[in-house]
Formats: sequence, structure tokens, C-alpha cells
Amino acid sequence: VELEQDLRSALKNNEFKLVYQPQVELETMQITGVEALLRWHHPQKGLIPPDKFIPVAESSGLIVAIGAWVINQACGQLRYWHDLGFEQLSMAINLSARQFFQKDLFATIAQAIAAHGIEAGKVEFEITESMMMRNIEEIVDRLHHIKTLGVQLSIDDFGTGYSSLSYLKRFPLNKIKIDRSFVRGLPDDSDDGAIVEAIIAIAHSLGFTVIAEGVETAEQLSLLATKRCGEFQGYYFSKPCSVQALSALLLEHL
Ligand code: G
Ligand code: G
Ligand code: MN
Ligand code: NA
Repeated sequence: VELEQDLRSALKNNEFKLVYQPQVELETMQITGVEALLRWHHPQKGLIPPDKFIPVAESSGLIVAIGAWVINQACGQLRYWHDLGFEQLSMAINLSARQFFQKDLFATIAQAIAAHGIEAGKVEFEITESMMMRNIEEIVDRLHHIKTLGVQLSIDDFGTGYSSLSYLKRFPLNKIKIDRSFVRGLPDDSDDGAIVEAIIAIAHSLGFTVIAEGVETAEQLSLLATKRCGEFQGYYFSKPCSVQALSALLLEHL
């Protein structure tokens, strides 16, 4: 309750910030995208992790306003990087369940893209399997509606939720993000290896790109590359970082 009270004033007091984690593609081993990750700097309690406050923001409904701020902020930041010359960079934005089922989401996305004059195809929205335990027709309709804006859609934390493989072919997705719990055991754990290989095979056969999360070591990267995982994200490349640090990384790789 106390957290909820503080969360209410956090937006207008400018206590939120986005950090950005690079995504690297196999083909060139260059940064081709970033994921925007929300941070809350509480004036007394310091940094509060999203795992703590996002559930509160969800249950109180505050996630709708916070989520709109995230979308707008991330699109503005993408414009900045495009103007710096990184025109191919994409921006992944996490959506929460409440946000996804909220009726203003379409307009919020449309406005942010228009306001910042960015190419819609460079913006990607991440949804999770746990959001999909609803009426499938409604979800399919919503996904198609959002897709008409020209944005990309990905499924986050893949393999951890109540996944039904049947929804994969019905949802207009572009990308599957392999959850980091399956990457952690690589290269030694042969079960994780088998799961990762199977996810990549399914993704490719359905025409989706695939990104591995939580890549922390050269050995993990090498195994994933052997299995033709198309993109990577994780501490091996970089932790989520500030605008300044990410700009430096982009310039370094130019
Ligand atoms: O960045 P970090 O590992 O601390 O994120 C923890 C969790 O919070 C992840 O599951 C991530 O998807 C989620 N998260 C981070 N930023 C956002 C955001 O802007 N919106 C939503 N809905 N979830 C986010
Ligand atoms: O659920 P989602 O994929 O949105 O979560 C992203 C979160 O994963 C971020 O909070 C980020 O801090 C965390 N993360 C990113 N890379 C790594 C990694 O290599 N190892 C671990 N343990 N966590 C990571
Ligand atoms: Mn994510
Ligand atoms: Na994830």
C-alpha cells in the first residue's frame, strides 16, 4: 500500500528512467537493437527493481500511465539514436498484461510513433506467455490490430509460461525470446541444450527470428551460434545501460 502511494507520485516527480540493453545479431555480431528496461529511483528507498513495483503498478492500474510513459520515452530515445546515424537500430518495449488489454494501447503507440517520426517497423513490443491465458480470439484480434501499425511483436520469456504451441501459428509474431533459464545451463546441461535447439527449430519453421536472453559466457554464445540462434542479449555483451553508455557502445562498434 505504501509502495502504491509512492508509485502514484513517481511519474510526476520524474523518478522513472529507462536503461537499454543491447541485442547483437549473429550475422554481423553488431548491435542491431536494444531493449528498454524500466528503473524506479525512489527518493528514500533508492533503486527499486521492476519485479517489485511492476506487480503493484499492475494491480493498481498505474501501469497504464507508466507504460504510456515508457512507450513515449523509448520512441523518443530511438529517434535520437536514429538521428545519430544508427538508422537500423530497433527498440524493444515490454508490455504488461493490463496494458495489453487496455483499450488506449493502440492510440498510445500510434501517437508515440507519430510524435517522434520514427519508422514503426523499428519498434517491437514484447508480450509474455503468461498474458496469453485468456480468450485466444480476443488476443489474436488485439495482436492483429496492433500489427496494423507496422510494429514488430515478440514473445518474451518463451518456454516459461503456459505455452500452447497452437497459439504460435495463430499469433502474428516476428520473434521468440528464449528465456534465460534455458540458456543458463549451456553448454553443459544437455536438457537445456535440447530445449534451446527445439525452440530454435520451431521458431525457424514458423518464420520467426529467435533471440537468446541471458547470454553470459563465450561458451554459451558459441553453442547458440552453432545452433543458428539469430540474436543474443545478455551480460556477455552488456548489462542494461544508460543512454550515454549505450551511445558509446554504438559508436565503438561503428
Ligand atoms: O530489467 P530487469 O531484469 O530488472 O527486469 C525485470 C523484469 O521487469 C523483466 O521481466 C522485465 O520484462 C520487466 N520490465 C522491465 N521494464 C519493463 C517495462 O517497461 N514494462 C513492463 N511491463 N515490464 C518491464
Ligand atoms: O523478462 P525480460 O526479458 O524483459 O527481463 C529482462 C531482464 O533480464 C533485465 O532486467 C535484465 O537486467 C536481465 N538480464 C539481462 N541480461 C541478463 C543476463 O545475462 N543474466 C541475467 N541473470 N539477467 C540478465
Ligand atoms: Mn523483455
Ligand atoms: Na525475459
